[in-house]
Amino acid sequence: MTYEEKMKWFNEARFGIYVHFGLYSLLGRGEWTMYSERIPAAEYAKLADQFNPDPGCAKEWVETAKAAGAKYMVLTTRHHEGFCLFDSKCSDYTSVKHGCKRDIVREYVDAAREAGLKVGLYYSLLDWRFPGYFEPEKYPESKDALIAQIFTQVRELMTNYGQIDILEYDGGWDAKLQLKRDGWAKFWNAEELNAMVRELQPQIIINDRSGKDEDIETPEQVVRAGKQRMTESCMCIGDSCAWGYTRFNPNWKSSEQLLQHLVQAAQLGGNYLLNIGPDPHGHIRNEELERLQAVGNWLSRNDEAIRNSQSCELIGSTQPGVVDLNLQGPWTRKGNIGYWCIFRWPGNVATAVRIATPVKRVSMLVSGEELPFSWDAENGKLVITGLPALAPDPLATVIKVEFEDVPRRMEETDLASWIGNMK
Ligand code: FHN
Repeated sequence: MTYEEKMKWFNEARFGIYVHFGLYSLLGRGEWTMYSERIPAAEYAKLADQFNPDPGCAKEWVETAKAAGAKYMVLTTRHHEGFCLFDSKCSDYTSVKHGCKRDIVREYVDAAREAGLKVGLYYSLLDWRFPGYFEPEKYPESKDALIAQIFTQVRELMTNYGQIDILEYDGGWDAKLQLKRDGWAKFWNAEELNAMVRELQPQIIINDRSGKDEDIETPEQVVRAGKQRMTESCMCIGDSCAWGYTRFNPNWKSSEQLLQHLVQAAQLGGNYLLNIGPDPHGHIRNEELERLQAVGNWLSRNDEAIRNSQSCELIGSTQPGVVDLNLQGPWTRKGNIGYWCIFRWPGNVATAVRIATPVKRVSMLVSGEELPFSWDAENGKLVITGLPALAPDPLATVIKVEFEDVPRRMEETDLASWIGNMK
């Protein structure tokens, strides 16, 4: 299977939902609580018997993801705290042996598959319960036990749940932050680990966080283009350091902001993985639900602009390092068609600049209504007229522009040429 074949569904999907759920969800102070409050492992482990999410919670996550227009999901099967949401022969510290005594990974995988969503599993390499992670030289046996646990558990995840579409490692960095990426890969024996994964799941997509590059780059809290490979930008809906349920979460992004990130990811030819942190009972809080529903409603009208889109070099909005902004919003593309996703409605006339490719037809994506336009081959200006004064879609209105060829950005050899003659 070539890289392109393997990445086909991922490339079409553009949008996924991440779920952070574990013992930390009971505390409501984010998934790093055990470490940031230095709670001793035995004390923290008492939470395991209180872990009792409501039956059907995994279905609720899946239904929400589906309604949001996501095409795949990724669940934290075991975060840095070490508590597994699956059955493991090398650890009793699991949701199967404690509290609810249920295999949450199984419930999630079954529900996602039944809903037609691709199935992703997150697995943290580091486990805070092992002194050998923090001080490998001082506690070599503990480090060996940690590596053995990883191999057993990753094998279990790759064997017991049918086809797994994407494996997202995390926690690959060394505790003292002294190593480079190849040092992490050596620490985790990632070469061998990933070879095992590929043997068990030949079609799987693996992320870059074991220290080995593998299939996708996964920047956090920013939307960025991949340097070598496809990119999946992952992000929280609320505060940046609160992936797991955080009761007091003051900085919710608006639906508009989330949608802008999604469109920007699509313009760059990558995916957007948006996180939810269910509450102690496994339910999704209203702040997250409302925003996901708004994104889903928008996607149900404008799906064509996002799904299976290709990267587009026409001027986008607010890309870091780009001086040239298109303040109205970014463009996505499919072949010769550009989709201008307008977040800041300009009124009756919309002007896009630096368009080098001749324009054939312009219309509203949702209604199909044709729009009058002019395109100037010399200065690359596209002026669309006949627009309503108010934005037809309060989130973002998409204008479909059919070009004669793949739309290209016009080079500006003289940055001042547009000014004309000054008196
Ligand atoms: O430390 C984690 C964090 O808790 C969260 O899981 C995110 C999700 O990508 N990853 C980490 C740091 O890179």
